[in-house]
Amino acid sequence: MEIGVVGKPNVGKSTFFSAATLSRAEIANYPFTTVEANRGVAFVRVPEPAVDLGVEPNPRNSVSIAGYRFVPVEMIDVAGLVPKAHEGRGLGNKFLDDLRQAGALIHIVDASGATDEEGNPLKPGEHDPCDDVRFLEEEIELWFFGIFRRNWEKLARRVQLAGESFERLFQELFAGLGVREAHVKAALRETELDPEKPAQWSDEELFSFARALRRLAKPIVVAANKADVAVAEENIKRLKREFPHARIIPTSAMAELMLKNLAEEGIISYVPGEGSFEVLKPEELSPKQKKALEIIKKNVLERYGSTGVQQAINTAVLDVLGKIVVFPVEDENRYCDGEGNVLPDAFLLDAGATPRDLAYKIHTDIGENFIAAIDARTKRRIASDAPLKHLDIIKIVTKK
Ligand SMILES: Nc1nc2c(ncn2[C@@H]2O[C@H](COP(=O)(O)OP(=O)(O)OP(=O)(O)O)[C@@H](O)[C@H]2O)c(=O)[nH]1
Ligand SMILES: [Mg+2]
Repeated sequence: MEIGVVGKPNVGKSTFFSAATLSRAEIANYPFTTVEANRGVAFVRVPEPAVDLGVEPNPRNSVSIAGYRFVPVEMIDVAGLVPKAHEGRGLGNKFLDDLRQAGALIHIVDASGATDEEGNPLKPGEHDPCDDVRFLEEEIELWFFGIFRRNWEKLARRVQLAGESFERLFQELFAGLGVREAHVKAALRETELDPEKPAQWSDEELFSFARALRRLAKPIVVAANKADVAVAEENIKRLKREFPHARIIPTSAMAELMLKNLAEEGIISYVPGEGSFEVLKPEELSPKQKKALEIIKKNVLERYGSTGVQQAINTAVLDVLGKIVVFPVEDENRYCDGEGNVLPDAFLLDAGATPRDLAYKIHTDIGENFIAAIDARTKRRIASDAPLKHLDIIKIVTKK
């Protein structure tokens, strides 16, 4: 499962991606800077469980900073999407293909309104970012629709003549788009279309189905980016009014990237997601950097509480996808693995995942030899098929 960073050209996708993954994607103020998708590892931020337990963690697959655990999640930064991309305009098809495995999308919108619909620079405030929100959803829905329609005859034949189950077959044919059977069932319920007679669906009905499925299979968090620019504040209010059900998070990817870079150099201390930073070596800051930090503090951190980048990732993974974080350990008394590493790993699991699912996630062998699970906090056994809870610490008991 990946988080896809999407949007029209020149809105800050690569800046957001670089800040989130600390890798160096190419950034420039013109459209189509990114052609090949960038892949990297971003992090979800959760409270560090070692704090309450009074132990010192030795993370292996994750990072522990200042009382938070940063849990890895794959992220992909794709080429900008322009109107009619689903017909192949711009880098359309390629962009869309790169998104197949994304479980959720972070839609980067230029909330400063300083780019037209193709990503060409304008003066701040000249473009309405509300248009961008509508256009991106529609492009993805039209892309879905096109793929379904091309396969519809085959699907209808197999359902209506060979008697195959619509839900199963649909899921199988479009698994490559990240569509799951549960999504198909939910989209059928929502649209009230007849899964036994797909040949009779009109194009309009198929489009409404594609739209319902897009909402379920590619849910979107809107990052209202360039929030550091003055006119963005008014636009963000409008975005929230216009789309009351959308998840809209003000972000300044540029601010996050600068703070993380300076923190990496040891010039400031900054924990991703926090609303403040501390300057450690003021003598190493240029006058320009000092000015930029002042603007970040005043226009971003004090106005919005944080740069929003961490919040957008957390919202996508924990709220929208409903993932939970679970910590497997081998020794439930010392909370460590076989080598004495305390709380070494943190895994992202689907909501409803059971101890048995966790066992398989650690290793197939552990899954196959699963006997029982122990909640390390209470030292009690828990049912192998009961859903795990967010931030559980679990020992899996296996037969030797
Ligand atoms: N003021 C401001 N500028 C930003 C912010 N994020 C990105 N930018 C600027 O926006 C321009 C485009 O940034 P990129 O990250 O290359 O945008 P992109 O969406 O990846 O662009 P393409 O790859 O061409 O589609 C650059 O000049 C960035 O410095 C932000 O939070 N605030
Ligand atoms: Mg880019």
